[in-house]
Amino acid sequence: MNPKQKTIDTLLQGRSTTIQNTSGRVYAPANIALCKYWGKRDADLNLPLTPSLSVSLGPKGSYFGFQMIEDKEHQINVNGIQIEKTSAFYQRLVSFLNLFPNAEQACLQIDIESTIPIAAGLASSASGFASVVKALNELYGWQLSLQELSILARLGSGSACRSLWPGFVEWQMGERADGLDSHGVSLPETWPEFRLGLHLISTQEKSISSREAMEITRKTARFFKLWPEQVEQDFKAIQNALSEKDFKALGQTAESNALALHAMMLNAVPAISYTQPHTLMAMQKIWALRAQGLALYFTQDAGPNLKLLFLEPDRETVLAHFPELDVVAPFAE
Ligand code: 2P0
Repeated sequence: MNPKQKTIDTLLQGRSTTIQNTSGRVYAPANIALCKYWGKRDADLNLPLTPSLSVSLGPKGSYFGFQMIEDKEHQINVNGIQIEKTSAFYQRLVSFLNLFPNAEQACLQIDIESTIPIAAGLASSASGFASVVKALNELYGWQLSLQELSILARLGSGSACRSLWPGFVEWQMGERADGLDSHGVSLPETWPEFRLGLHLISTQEKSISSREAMEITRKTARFFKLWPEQVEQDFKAIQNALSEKDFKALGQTAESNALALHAMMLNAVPAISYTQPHTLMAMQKIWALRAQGLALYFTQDAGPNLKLLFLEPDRETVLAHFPELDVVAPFAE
C-alpha cells in the first residue's frame, strides 16, 4: 500500500467515508519559516531531518471553496481562471485528493483564491494543502483535530503542516517511521509589533521546485552535514528570542539560517541558486541600513523574493527605503 494512504487510513479509522457537506469554503494562511525545513528522512511521507519554526501570514494565504458537481472530473479555478487538466498543478492536487477513501464519489468544482503569488517561493503550496485538508474535513465531516489535519497536510507538502495555525508554529520532526508524531504545534508566544514585509523581486515560476532542490542538496552538498547542527542552534536561539522578545536576536538568527540554507544550495552539484541580482541588491541595502542602526532583517525561501523582518515602530522608515513592500502584521486582530 502507498505509505501516504496508510497514514490516511490510520487517521481516518472510524470516520465518515460519505459526503456530509456538499459545499463549503475554508481558509489557511501561508507561513514563512524563520528556521527552515530542508532535507527529508522520508520523501514519500515528507518527514523532515530537522524541526523547523515558522510564522503564519494572517490574511495572506489560500481560500478553498468547493461544491459537489455532476461531472466525471474535478473542475479547478485559481483566482477565477480555469486550470488545464493536463497542468502539473491540476495533476498534483487531484492525485492528492485521490489518496482519500471514496474519492470518486465526490466530483468537485474547486475555487482557489490565493492572496499571494503562486510558486514564487512565497509558500503558496503550504497554504494550499492546508486548505485542502480543511476542506476535506468539512466535506466528509470528519471533525479531525488540527494536529491530525497537520499530519494530512504534510503528506501534500511538508511545510503545509505549519499552516493550520496562526502565529508562530513549530514543526516537530518526530521519530516514528509512520510520521504520526511529525506535525505542527502552535507556540504560545504572540508579538503584536512583529511585521513581515514581502519584497517581491519576481513572481515567475521557479526554475527548480523546492522538492527537487531539497533532494539534490541532501544528496550532493558537502555542507549538508552541517545543517542539522545549524538548525539545532538556530532553533534554540529563536525559541529564546521569542520568549524574551529579543527582536535583534530573532532577526539575526532567521537571516543567518536563511543564508546558511542558500550557501548550502550553492554547494550542491549542480549548484542551485534562487538568488537574482535584485535579491542581492536588496540584501546589501538591508545590511547598510542595519549598519546605520535600523533593526531590519530578511529571510529568503526557494525563490528570489525576500521577506523583511522588522517591528511596527520602524514601519515608516522601512517603507521609505522599500516603498513597494507588502507589510503583513501576523498578530493583528
Ligand atoms: C520552509 N521551504 O521551511 C522551506 C524553506 C522552502 C525554503 O518548505 O517537498 O514545498 O512539499 O515537502 O514544503 C518548501 O518546501 O516541500 C519549504 P515538500 P515544500 O518553508
